[in-house]
Amino acid sequence: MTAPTLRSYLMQNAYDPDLVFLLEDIATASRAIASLVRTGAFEGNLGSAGQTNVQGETQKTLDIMANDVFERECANSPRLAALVSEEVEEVTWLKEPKIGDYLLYFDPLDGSSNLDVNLSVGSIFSVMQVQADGDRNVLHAGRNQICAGYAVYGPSTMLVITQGDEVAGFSCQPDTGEFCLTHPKMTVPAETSEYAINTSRARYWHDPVKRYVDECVAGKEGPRGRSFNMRWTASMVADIHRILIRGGVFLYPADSNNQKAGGKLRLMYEANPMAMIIESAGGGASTGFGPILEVDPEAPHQRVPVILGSRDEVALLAQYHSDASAT
Ligand code: AHM
Ligand code: MG
Repeated sequence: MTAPTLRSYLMQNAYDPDLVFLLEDIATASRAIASLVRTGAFEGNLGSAGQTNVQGETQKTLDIMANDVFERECANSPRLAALVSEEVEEVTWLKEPKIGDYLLYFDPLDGSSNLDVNLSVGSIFSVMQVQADGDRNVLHAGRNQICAGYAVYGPSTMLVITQGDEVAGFSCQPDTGEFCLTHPKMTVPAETSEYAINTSRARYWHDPVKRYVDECVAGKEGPRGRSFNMRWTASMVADIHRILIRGGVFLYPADSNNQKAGGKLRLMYEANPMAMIIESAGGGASTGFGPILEVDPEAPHQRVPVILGSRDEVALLAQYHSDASAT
C-alpha cells in the first residue's frame, strides 16, 4: 500500500481548506530550502552574510535566502494576514487583518551554525489566528496555536506537523518531491535515558538544572539508578526530531549568562511550535516554572527557557525548579 500524500492526510484529518493551502505552501518552501542547503557549497552560500539580525546574531547567507523563500511561497495564501520571522525585526502585514485570518511565525533556517559542517538543519513554524477584524496584535500565548510544525533537512527531508490532536511525519520522495506520510501518530516515550543540553554552559546553570544533569551523569550509581546518554547537535530541529523518534529531554534553560535576555530560544517561532508538537505527541513542555504554551508574550522576538521531551523527565525538572524556589 502506498503512503498517503500530505494533501490527502490533511483532507482526511479535517484541516481547514485554507490551512491546507498554507501548509502546502510551507511544504513547497521546505522543498526549496532543502535544495538550497544541498547545493549551498556549489553556490558559495554556506558562509556568513556579513550582517546581524534582530537578535544581534550573525546571519548566514542561507538564513536570508530561506527567509525570502518562506515569504515568497506563503505570501499568496488567501487567509494569511501577517508574517513574524526570526530574521525580520518588524511584523510583515500582508493584508488588512480579518477575524480568523492566519498569523505565521517562523524560523526559516534553525541551527544554521551546522551548515558549514554538513549536519542537519531545519525550519520551524507556528500558526495562530487574528482575534478580531482590524486587530494587529500578534502576541498570543502558545495555547492559541492552531497548527505547528517543522521541516528537517537531514539525510532525508521531513515535514512534521500537528493541529493538536496527533503528530504526523512526512518524508519527501526524492524523485517526485511529494511529501508522504511515513511516521503516523508520532509519540514521545514517557521514560528516557537520554538528555540534550549544551554542557559548555554548566558554569552558568542554576541549581535545578545542575542537580538534574549531575544525577544523569552519576548514572546507575547515582540517585536515578540507571545510566544516561547525552546528545547535542546545536540544531533544535534535529534534537527534537530525535526525541520524537526515540525519547529524551532537551534543555535550553535560562542561566546566569543569558538570564537578562530571558534565555536563548525564541518563544513565538521556536519554543511554542516545538512545545505544541511535543505535547501533542504525549510529552511535556515547560519553562521550568510553568507550561511553555501558557507564557503570555510581550514581544515578537522574546526569548524563553525551554525544557521539552519525555513527560516524566520534564515533570522531574519542573519539580526540581519548584524545590529550589521553595528553599
Ligand atoms: P538559531 O535560530 O540562530 O539557529 O539558534 C537556535 C539554535 C538551536 O537550533 C540550538 O538548539 C541552539 O541554537 C544551539 O545553541 P548553542 O550554540 O548555544 O549550543
Ligand atoms: Mg532558530
